[in-house]
Amino acid sequence: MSTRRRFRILRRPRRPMPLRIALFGLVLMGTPTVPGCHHMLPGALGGHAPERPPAEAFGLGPRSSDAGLYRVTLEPGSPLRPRETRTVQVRVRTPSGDPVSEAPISVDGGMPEHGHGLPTRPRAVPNGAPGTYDVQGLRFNMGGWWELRLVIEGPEGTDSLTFNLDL
Ligand SMILES: [Cu+2]
Repeated sequence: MSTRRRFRILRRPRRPMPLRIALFGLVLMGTPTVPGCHHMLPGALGGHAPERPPAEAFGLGPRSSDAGLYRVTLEPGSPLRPRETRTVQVRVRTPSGDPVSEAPISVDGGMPEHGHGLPTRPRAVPNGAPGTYDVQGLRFNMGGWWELRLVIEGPEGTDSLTFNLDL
């Protein structure tokens, strides 16, 4: 190999620095920041993330429904954990403490910060005890802030409430 040829190899042009930084940035932008979250909306990466409620808004209850028609408690039996499909008991009472039995209850939920819903379609069915229901097939497929929303169509009227859960 001649000296001249070796010189040319050593001087092989590199990409200019600003271009390399830009390419690295593109790679970063294409990488989801939340591992395991496959349902993120594009907006979730922007600056308008929903604000996490204060600590007292979290927990299993008892919580009052939005219009105050019902008092509702989640009774999972053991702590809720990510990636477990569970049946969770729900207790529904009137504000004066009477059990609300046989009311149709619909279940919905999701992760406000990620813009996705529940991975399953849980069903609430009366479990035989007064004012007590089983929410079947409830699953939280990752850790973080989850909302669990119930709509109760009881004799007092239709009312909804949201549980905030930190898993
Ligand atoms: Cu998520």
